Amino acid sequence: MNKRMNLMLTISAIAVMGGALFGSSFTSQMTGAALGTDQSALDKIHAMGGLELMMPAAFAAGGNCDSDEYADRTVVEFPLTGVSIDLPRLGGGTFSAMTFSEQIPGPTLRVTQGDVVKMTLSVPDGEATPHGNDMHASQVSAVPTFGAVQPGTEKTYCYIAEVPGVYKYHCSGVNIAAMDQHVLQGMYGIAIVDPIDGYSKLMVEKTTVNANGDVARDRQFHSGDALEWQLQYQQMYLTDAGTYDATKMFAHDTVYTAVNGQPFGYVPNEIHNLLNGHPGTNIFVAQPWNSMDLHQYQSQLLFTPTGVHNRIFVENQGNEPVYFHIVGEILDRVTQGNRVQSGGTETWLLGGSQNMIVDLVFDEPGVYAGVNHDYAAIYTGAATIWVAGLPLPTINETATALGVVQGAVDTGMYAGVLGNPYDAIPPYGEQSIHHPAKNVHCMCSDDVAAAQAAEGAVELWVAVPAIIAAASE
Ligand SMILES: [Cu+2]
Repeated sequence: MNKRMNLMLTISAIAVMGGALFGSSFTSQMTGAALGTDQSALDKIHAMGGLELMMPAAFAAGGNCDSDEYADRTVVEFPLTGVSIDLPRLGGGTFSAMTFSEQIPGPTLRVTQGDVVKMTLSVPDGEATPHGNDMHASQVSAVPTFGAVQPGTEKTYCYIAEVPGVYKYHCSGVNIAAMDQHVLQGMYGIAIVDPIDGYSKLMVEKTTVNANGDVARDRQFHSGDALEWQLQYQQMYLTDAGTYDATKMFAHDTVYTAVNGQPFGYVPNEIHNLLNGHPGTNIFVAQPWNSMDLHQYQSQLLFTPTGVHNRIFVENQGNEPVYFHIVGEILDRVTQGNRVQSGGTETWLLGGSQNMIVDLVFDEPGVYAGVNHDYAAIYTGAATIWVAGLPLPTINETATALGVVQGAVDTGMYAGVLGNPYDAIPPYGEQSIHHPAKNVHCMCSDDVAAAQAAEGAVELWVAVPAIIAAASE
């Protein structure tokens, strides 16, 4: 099978999945079923200002930043703001988002094992509700450390990041009241704690035919340096008006599955349709975010070269299991807490608030779909498309005609021209292979998108029309 056919098969397979998206399975999700949940008890807790756990004063020093233990360690400050904003939802309109620093997920913290994290949560005056921050990378008394921060105030706590890995952080609600709403409307993020002596080299299983004509094992090794990604999974439970629907949450009745805050946020868009010679026609059937007018919310693809070590930080921020699989690939290694959990596995399961680091090498040029291999999740948004190498002849020809192909050829991936989406890339660490460029992409406010651009990320909705206009003169 040639590579072009391979691509077409992949796209048609996804087209079949997409066909169901706006069909019966989707509409049945929208209606929801009433549940006998005792909402009044939750309302009472909320009215009380949350559950107040009474603890002896001896425990009240949790997260103290004046500890002698912190001398001679690197202190990393991590300021966050807890703020409610409206953000766009799949299919049009907005939803009532709750955010850390106007983005879903919140900013990623990256430290080295042994560093001190100094976390400050500010809640602006006028914010409708208090917020808190529970960081799973810490080992401190939850009370009072993760307690509610009132509007117009801020709170700081410190801890040593002792254990390497990926960790959820999330709003703790109003002393745990309404925590579900705050988290599932967007108040979550990750902390990456790099191992103090670095990431291990990666072994990939291969075979070869040796000089005697025998098939033999040919294990291939890649250094610990890697091209890195971050993917965070979450369910959205929304009313038609875009507010939080607790009944749907208790029923596990998912409306959308978001990856980094956005259902179907990493699929082709209008730009790829254009470059692929299909202006005005979708090359991927489910393209709900494909207009350049959507700016930072237009969907973007993930581009990687073949034969390169990729390291993916994955966190299940949601309410359902994540059966992480990449269609067309095998996960070469799965690590948690710097201990290898599996190697050469097709799929790895993450429960709620569970994480992993997936290491893999994309073997041949083509199109690959990272999914939560739960069909309800795939059809509600958990499909993330990687394009490995330069497998799309039409795009190659168009890019050549526009005079922009050299950047792609040099990097072995289309990110050499289009960049990779800013929000899919964690902050760089010592063993990060830097992406050739980033594009502005996030489920975030215009201010956050502008900050990405100020850091050098490309606004494709500006750059691509300019390139096309210049080429046509
Ligand atoms: Cu909150």
